[in-house]
Amino acid sequence: MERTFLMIKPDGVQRNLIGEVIKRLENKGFTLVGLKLMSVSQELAEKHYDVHKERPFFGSLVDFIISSPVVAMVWEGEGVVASARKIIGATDPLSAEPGTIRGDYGVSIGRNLIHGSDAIETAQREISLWFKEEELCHWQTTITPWLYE
Ligand code: IDP
Repeated sequence: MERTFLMIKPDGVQRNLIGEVIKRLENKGFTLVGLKLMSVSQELAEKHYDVHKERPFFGSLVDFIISSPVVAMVWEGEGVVASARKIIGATDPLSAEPGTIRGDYGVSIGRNLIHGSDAIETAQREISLWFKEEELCHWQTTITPWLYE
């Protein structure tokens, strides 16, 4: 089953949006298989955003991610990578559609509340960066037959 990595960034945690984010993914029908509130080390933040290391905002982005706790999550379900990106919305909250998390709760690109893996390969890399295998639960919800044909 497909998996994705989501992280509620420090602003999402500070603004009491943990429950709201989890609710949206649960309501859609995805299954939570990993969850932890954590303070992020500089090394982990830099590795996570490695692809952006030459960008001008890299330093401030890393400083922001390590500034306050985040919620790291792994979600599972058919098509979860692309679907979670839709639920999250566009990178710039002012361009994100109403009804998306960023569209409903954000106003600036440097405070866009949540990260979601952008592709299946990225998700695999990010899940192994943030979680040990034993931190993930292998389980199936009893409503699975009511979610999938
Ligand atoms: P994504 O989070 O929607 O996948 P990316 O382009 O991968 O977007 O950028 C990673 C993160 O870097 C964004 O979520 C945002 O927090 C930050 N970021 C991207 N572009 C800018 C910018 O122009 N200024 C400040 N921060 C930015």
